[in-house]
Amino acid sequence: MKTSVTVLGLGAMGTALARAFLAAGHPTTIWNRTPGRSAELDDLGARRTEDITEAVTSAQLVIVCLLDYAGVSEALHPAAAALDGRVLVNLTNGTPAQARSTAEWARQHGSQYVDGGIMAVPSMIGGPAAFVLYSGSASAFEQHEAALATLGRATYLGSDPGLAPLHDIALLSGMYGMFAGALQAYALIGSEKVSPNAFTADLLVPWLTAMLTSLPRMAADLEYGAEPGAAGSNLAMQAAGFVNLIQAAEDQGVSAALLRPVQRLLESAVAAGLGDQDLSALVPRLATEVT
Ligand code: FVH
Repeated sequence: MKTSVTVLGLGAMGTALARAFLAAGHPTTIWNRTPGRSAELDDLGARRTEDITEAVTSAQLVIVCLLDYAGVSEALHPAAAALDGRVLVNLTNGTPAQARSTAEWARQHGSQYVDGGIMAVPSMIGGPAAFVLYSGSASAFEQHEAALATLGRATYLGSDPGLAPLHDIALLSGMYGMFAGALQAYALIGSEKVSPNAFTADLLVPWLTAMLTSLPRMAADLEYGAEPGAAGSNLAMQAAGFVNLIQAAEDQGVSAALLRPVQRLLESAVAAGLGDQDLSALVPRLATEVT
């Protein structure tokens, strides 16, 4: 008998989660604030309720995936008493502090709490590339690991519920940095009517792929200490070159707003005498720099 599951929230992601549980044969109860959303789940065998307390009491494993933690708080408060003895897995995107205070609230209502960060878009859920980060109650995670693995590779990071969102936000920060760079690149080539398709396939993807290979070296520098200049791209050289990124954008009629914080970070590091160091030397400065 498969674990029965409740999914609270039928947005794009909650619908994909419910769909994956149903496909794997889990008896699945669904609830959404706006009634009737994702009607296709009814045909797939979901049990729908408009009463959140009934939804929570329908399964041992309660998954919540709403837009934000304010929504989680608003939705779950009326059903707080029903959480007693259940496992609450919160896959809503949020901060470590939000996860920790929600875990404490859940604990006060007798629930074992696991926070999670979904590293996938809805179409990837249940597929080989999806992974989900979890932290919080170890016993709850172990008890439901098999069911959670239905959604994607389940990675447990520790008993502190803030760890999963910390890693999630770190990974999203890396992703948005990459996308911000790509947006700037497209705006720049667009100023000369260069084909985005050819630019992407022939140049941008190979370039970013090659640059990704420098990350393990950067990580090793951060972990074990860096030998200045070993990467062959010192900060003084990068700061000098970065002036051209700003100037070229302005010359082409493209905003340099996305680039300027990076330029300020580079220049302040050089001014602080770190010109012979590599990019990893910028990381400790992010703890104090306000750009
Ligand atoms: N979709 C994605 O690509 C990303 C992938 C990584 C993880 N994120 C996070 O997943 C959370 C849910 O995202 P989503 O894509 O399902 O979002 P929407 O399609 O916009 O659906 C939002 C649902 O939240 C419900 N909701 C909002 N506020 C409340 C509230 N105060 N009380 C109860 N429910 C609320 C909303 O209900 P309704 O508008 O239909 O009534 C939807 O069910 C999110 O944290 C992503 O960052 C997704």
